[in-house]
Amino acid sequence: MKHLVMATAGHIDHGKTVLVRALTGIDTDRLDEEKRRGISIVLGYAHMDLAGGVRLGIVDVPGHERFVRTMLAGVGGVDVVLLVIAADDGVMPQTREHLDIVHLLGIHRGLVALTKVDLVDAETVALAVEEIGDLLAPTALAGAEIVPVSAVSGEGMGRLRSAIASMAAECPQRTSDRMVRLPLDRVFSAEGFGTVGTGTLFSGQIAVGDRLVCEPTGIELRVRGLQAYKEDRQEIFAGQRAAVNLAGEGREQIGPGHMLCTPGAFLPSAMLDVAVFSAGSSPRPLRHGMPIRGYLGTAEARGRLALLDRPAVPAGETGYAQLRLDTPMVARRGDRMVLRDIAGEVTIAGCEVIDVHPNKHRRHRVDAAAALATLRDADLPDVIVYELAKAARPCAVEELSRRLGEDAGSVAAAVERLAAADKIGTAESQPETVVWHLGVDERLRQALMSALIEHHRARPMLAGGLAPSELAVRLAQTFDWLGPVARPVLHRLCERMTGSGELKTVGRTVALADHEPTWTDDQRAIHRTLLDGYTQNPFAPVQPDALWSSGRYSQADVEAVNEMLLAEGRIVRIGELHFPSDAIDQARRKIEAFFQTHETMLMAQFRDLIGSTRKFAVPLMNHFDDEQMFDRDGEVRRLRRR
Ligand SMILES: Nc1nc2c(ncn2[C@@H]2O[C@H](COP(=O)(O)OP(=O)(O)OP(=O)(O)O)[C@@H](O)[C@H]2O)c(=O)[nH]1
Ligand SMILES: [Mg+2]
Repeated sequence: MKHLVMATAGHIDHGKTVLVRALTGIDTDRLDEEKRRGISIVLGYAHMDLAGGVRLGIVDVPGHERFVRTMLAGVGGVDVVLLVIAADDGVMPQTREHLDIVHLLGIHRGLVALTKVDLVDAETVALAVEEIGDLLAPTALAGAEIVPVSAVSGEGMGRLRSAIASMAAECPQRTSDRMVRLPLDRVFSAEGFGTVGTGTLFSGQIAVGDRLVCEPTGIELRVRGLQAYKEDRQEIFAGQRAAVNLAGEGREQIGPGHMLCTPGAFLPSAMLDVAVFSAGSSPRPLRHGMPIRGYLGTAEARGRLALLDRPAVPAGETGYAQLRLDTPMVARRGDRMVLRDIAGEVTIAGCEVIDVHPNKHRRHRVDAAAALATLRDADLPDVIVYELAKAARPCAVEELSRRLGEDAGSVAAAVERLAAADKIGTAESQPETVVWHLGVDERLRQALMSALIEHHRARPMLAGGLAPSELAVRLAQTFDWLGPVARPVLHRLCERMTGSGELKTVGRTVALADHEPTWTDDQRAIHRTLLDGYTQNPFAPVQPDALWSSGRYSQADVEAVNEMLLAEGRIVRIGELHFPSDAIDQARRKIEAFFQTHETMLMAQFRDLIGSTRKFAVPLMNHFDDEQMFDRDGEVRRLRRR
């Protein structure tokens, strides 16, 4: 069975509710107040089955000018619209405003019912048909069929039914991914039944037992029961009117205007980049910075309109803008919104959402507007590249799909194609795959080159460059995202740059490919002298300060060479002193041998064992103390058994 939803539209008292009742037998004015005042106040719901297996849900909206907000909530996400105009009254203010809204929401399938023809003569009907044709011409409903009817005499009702049926037959069932968005237009609690929310299911499908998150509250709830058109269901599909019975902590906090969503699928956003269409009937042009109210689905938020490409958008024209709202909304690319003035009295514009998580734009960003114009028609891979460019850092694929509000499977597939074509960077990382824009590689590459140039300049004698872990620490000062998860990005880049001949591997480090260590004659001499000093007497080695205090060599040169020996691992620093690296192992072996024949050891014994002085014996012993080699009792040490 095909499921479609139709909303009524039109000025107060033009006969919408009576017409819906004539079509369906259902009276949608249920409230006492509605009955008493003879007007609709809240949304009404009805349905009818059409030939060819179509079930048409109907949302009957109020026409009163004070209830345009309610009308907006009812008309969001419907497939077709039934514009109702009374023949005896003609086109009235809310006829125009509702038509504007339908147009701005991009609903282009609809019919006009010219009601109450029993009250007027044929000539008036003919004139009205002509007038309405002109009214529709510049709108999304241009050329829509106009059917004269009377709910009182029954005249034209047969033609209206078949017009609805053929419109429904042409209208495709909406295709949908699995990601649920159900904007709630009504929430009530029924005795012994818990909380029930109703709405038109924008996308996805809901089954009994599913978990849904209510945005923007973030409250997670369980679906206890489902109804469509007053019948119990196990499942509800996109395009159906649904009543969802919700269980769970915090359910009393949900209300109309909230959206039920697949948990984890969307990231609500208070800033949206949009194409904005100034309403044809708007009394004033849209201006940069003007306060507005934005409507998406059943949600409403106050905010400001930041125009990107022009200071003002005159009535009937299009521009690009950033909406900054005071409440986050669950939007998706392609969503249509309506903007009203800040008082919520005049409909001023429509929007098409292009970027759900934009960066904040400064004023007059013509380039940002141009990018949006391209993005508007882009397919998913291009959208992904744009999103990654904006992020300017590696993203987990799951986070990417959340930001885009796109199905994770489709995003993963597109990411794979992009990676295969070398259009984005990608790496398996724990716990998930990360992807990034090639611009990230480029910025990282430049920073990496600078770091190595700097390193080689500071240590020209060293053949080696920086170890990957050292590089990561240095670059993380500029790229704050370069934590453990993003390490593979750097790793991949080093591999690529080594492959392309920009870098070379030296020991455990990477260095600039053309780096050659350079030495002065003095430095060579220092190197020889220092090494000799260290190796000749490993337990009482000559210290570097002896070289410069002799005045023969400069302190800077001596220190540089000594640093290099340290960096190469040929010597170690213990306290203030330097020892050749193998002095430690030699000393350890001597101690172990000593304990073959002794129970305890004193500092003096150690000093004699290594044939040194206290100056060297004490820091060496302290080194072994730190390694917890001994059990100590004051000055007496025993070898600790392990
Ligand atoms: N003569 C005549 N009266 C009609 C016809 N359709 C509706 N009416 C009358 O017009 C009045 C308003 O009808 P509703 O259906 O309540 O109008 P509505 O468009 O739903 O009004 P709101 O929901 O308040 O915007 C009622 O008194 C109806 O009886 C018709 O075809 N012929
Ligand atoms: Mg009504």
